[in-house]
Amino acid sequence: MKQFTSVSDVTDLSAFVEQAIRLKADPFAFSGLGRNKTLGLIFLNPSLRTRLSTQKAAANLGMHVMVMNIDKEGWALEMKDHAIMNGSTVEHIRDAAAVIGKYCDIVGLRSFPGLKNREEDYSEEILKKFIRYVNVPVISLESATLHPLQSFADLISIEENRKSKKPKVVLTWAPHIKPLPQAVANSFAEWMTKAEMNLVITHPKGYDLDTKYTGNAAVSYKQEEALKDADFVYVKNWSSYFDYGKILSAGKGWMLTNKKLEQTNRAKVMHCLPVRRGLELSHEILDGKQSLVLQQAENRVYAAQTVLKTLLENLSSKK
Ligand code: SN0
Repeated sequence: MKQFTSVSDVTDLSAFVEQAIRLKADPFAFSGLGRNKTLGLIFLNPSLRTRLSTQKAAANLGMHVMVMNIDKEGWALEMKDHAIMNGSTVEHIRDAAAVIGKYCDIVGLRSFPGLKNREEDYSEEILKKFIRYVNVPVISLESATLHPLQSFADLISIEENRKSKKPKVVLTWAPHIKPLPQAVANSFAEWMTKAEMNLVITHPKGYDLDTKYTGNAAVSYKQEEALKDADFVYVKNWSSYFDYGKILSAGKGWMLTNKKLEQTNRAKVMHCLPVRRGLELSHEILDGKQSLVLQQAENRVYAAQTVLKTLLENLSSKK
């Protein structure tokens, strides 16, 4: 593994999940592995779990960590090639990334989509430029189209709670007041497909995701039908992919409630957080016994630690 930007960077998914579960049981087993190695965490957007869990994961491995909220604390970055920088941008991404690569052995980057131009967002222009110029292994801390550390933690959480080999996992759209990225949903679909779960995606008409990520997953516009006999229900809002970045008028009545859960197989309920209580997901579910949200957040540490451990082992095998 040279980088971690999607599930395709993982060669053996079940071994990866097993490794994470082993690290959770013994977090300091490799506390010397990251000695004298520096992790840089670069944020172009806000973060709570990603920042803290990745920092903790690195500390568990004995790494040194530097964090920069480059959108707020850094120079305004220029992303376009050959730009004449006579406007508000101060530093080109190729210079900034190259410098960061001189200070760090591994770098994480968070770069949300602009949600204005689909082609631009889905080309992952920022992440790709960063990877090209930083010249050290890169971990995606959520890019324009994917959030692999979250999906990995989600898969670990499902592994810890599943009662059958191939549980029914329902990804359900939820209401929101702001246009949100498709990244968490795209990524979750990709990981569930690769892990061979029985995945059903349900959302109002107009919110179909790119089939590049959803593959052969069943899609239903009827939430109640989709929820039937579900073992896990993953709740997430996303803005429209086809009417790019828009909030459509459909979607009233899509918030998950205890009443709707009655049709499931006493499903565990998941959400990546942050969650808008009472809008995306009901208080009763979040505070109830079926919620897995804290376990998912806890598992972010071991997802990140497994990724960092693998990248560190590759670094030392190169020498
Ligand atoms: C991000 C998203 O991709 O949906 C990060 C999730 C891990 N979520 C938000 O930006 C939520 C913002 C809001 O106002 O609720």
